[in-house]
Amino acid sequence: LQTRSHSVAIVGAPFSKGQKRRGVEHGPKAIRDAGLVERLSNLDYPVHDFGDLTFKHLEKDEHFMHVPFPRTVGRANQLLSGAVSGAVGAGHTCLMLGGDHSLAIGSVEGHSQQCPDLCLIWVDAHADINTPLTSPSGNLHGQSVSFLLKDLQNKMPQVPGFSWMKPFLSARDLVYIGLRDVDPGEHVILKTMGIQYFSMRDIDRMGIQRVMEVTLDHLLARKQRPIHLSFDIDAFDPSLAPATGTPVNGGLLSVMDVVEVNPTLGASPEAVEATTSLAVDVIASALGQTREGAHVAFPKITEPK
Ligand code: Z70
Ligand code: MN
Ligand code: MN
Ligand code: MN
Repeated sequence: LQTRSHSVAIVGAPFSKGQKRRGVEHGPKAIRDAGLVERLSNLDYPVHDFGDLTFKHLEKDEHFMHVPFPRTVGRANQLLSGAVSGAVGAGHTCLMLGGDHSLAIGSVEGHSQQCPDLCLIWVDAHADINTPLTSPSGNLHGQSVSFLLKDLQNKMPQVPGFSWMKPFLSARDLVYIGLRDVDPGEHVILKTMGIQYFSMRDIDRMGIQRVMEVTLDHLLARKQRPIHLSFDIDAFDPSLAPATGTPVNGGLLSVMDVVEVNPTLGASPEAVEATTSLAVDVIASALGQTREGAHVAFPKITEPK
């Protein structure tokens, strides 16, 4: 039997300016509409839905080099950081619903205010570790991790909108799972910094169970510490489904981001529904729902009268 020591706080972040396509700002509503709160309640979690943050688009926000909306993205992340810090500080496990993946900057930063020893598992088809100087697109959702890493700061320009934060994460505090589309500059960063990653090919070869064992060993062998799981829905492949179940069995999942769910991109209502219910499935399994059921307390087997 499991006892839940944590309640779950939901923080919605309807934001899309970390990339050029609109629609991903509808992610929080789409994931909620797919039955998120009911699923969490069925797992016996007390749920505190903090609602959605309200983000401003700043009018005077010129490109920085080829990076669009730097101040708007910086300000949004500052606001999100405070919300995540508040939720974790109040004792909740925090579930951040994006929005695009630039939001991980504020989510991880806010988490680190409460848990300076956190580690980060980044489940994504992409590494999102371009600097503004290596980025082919300029989009900040492909650069989030470069803002977090201490060891990369001599390669980072000062981007307007981000002076509120200082990088804090070490390369060894981060593991990637699911990579299959890495840019040349990102590959150099991963290799020179010695960052642990498992590509889709590694998962095919090793199996997801072994990948998770090595991941958790890499991050937690020296000491137990809180996990930040940043889950980009574009990582999705059935082989990754059980990946999220494991961290929680140790009871350490502290913050989870679910990002890049864009309900306007589905070819049909059914395609949108398939994606949003997948998002809810991933959240439920990260929070301990197992394939054999949760085996939650049930007073006794009903007997015939
Ligand atoms: C590329 C870049 C990206 C999606 C993240 C792509 C980044 N590496 N694309 N999520 N869908 O622009 O930096
Ligand atoms: Mn991403
Ligand atoms: Mn994050
Ligand atoms: Mn991605």
